[in-house]
Amino acid sequence: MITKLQCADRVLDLSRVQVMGILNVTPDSFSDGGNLYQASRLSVDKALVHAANMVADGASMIDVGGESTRPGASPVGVQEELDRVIPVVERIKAELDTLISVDTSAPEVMIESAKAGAGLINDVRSLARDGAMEAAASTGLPVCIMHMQGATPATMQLAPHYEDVLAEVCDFLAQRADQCVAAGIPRERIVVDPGFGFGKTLEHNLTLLRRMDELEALGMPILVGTSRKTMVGQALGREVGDRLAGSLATVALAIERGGRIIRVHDVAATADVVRMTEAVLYGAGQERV
Ligand code: 7PJ
Repeated sequence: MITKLQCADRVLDLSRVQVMGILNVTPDSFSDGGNLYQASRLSVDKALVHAANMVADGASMIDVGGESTRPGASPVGVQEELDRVIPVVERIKAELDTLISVDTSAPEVMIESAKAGAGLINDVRSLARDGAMEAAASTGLPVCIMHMQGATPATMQLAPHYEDVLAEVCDFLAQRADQCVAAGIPRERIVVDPGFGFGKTLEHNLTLLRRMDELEALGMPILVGTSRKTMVGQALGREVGDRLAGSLATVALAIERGGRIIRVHDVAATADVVRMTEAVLYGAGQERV
């Protein structure tokens, strides 16, 4: 597996586990009070402060997302997504020394984000939207492709079913990666993600994590996103604001099973778990090969 991910003008060192801080720029997360999100100075300022705090806490990249992908969420229009995401990407690029990832499925947002300084495209729909794969390829940026059962977040949780969740997730990611390569995205620029919570029951999610080492056979870096998710809530009977400890447990287990990029809300606590887990697995200060 590659240990250096070339992200435009930056290189991400995947010989160490890296923390990706989540920056939601949706109305519910960064509104100025009203229902409609406006890319006002104030909200971009708030987003920048949050990003800066996550970088200071140990995030090596910031994942900017302007679309809510919660189960049942309705899709956002492209212009609205651009209005939410691009000013924030530009501002982070101008003011912080960090890698910017953009959580989007829209080809226009991929292209404009790349122009604004993003270094990674993170698509929960695995570049399945019309034109998305071509758009992603045209940017030259690495992509994270994620498994989701069911075509959209609106319907994914209706009746998730698998014969063998690991085999199916693995096959999907392998096929999707091949399609990316055929579309001109080099394999060395593909990151894979099992998609915790996307069209999966609690038991599916737990099995995926338990057996996540099987995804290492794909030979591509693995990104893991379990932070504050329903799977933690269901396993513990905890509301979303009370899932930190449960989320951290999944981080340690995911690292032990090959996770290389950990996508989280709680960066400081996660960074400690990452360092502690790596110390146990590889020795203090040791590089993993
Ligand atoms: C994920 C994501 C994930 C990747 C979201 C949430 C839902 N991108 N975007 N992996 N989840 N790659 O954070 O709860 O698991 S949005």
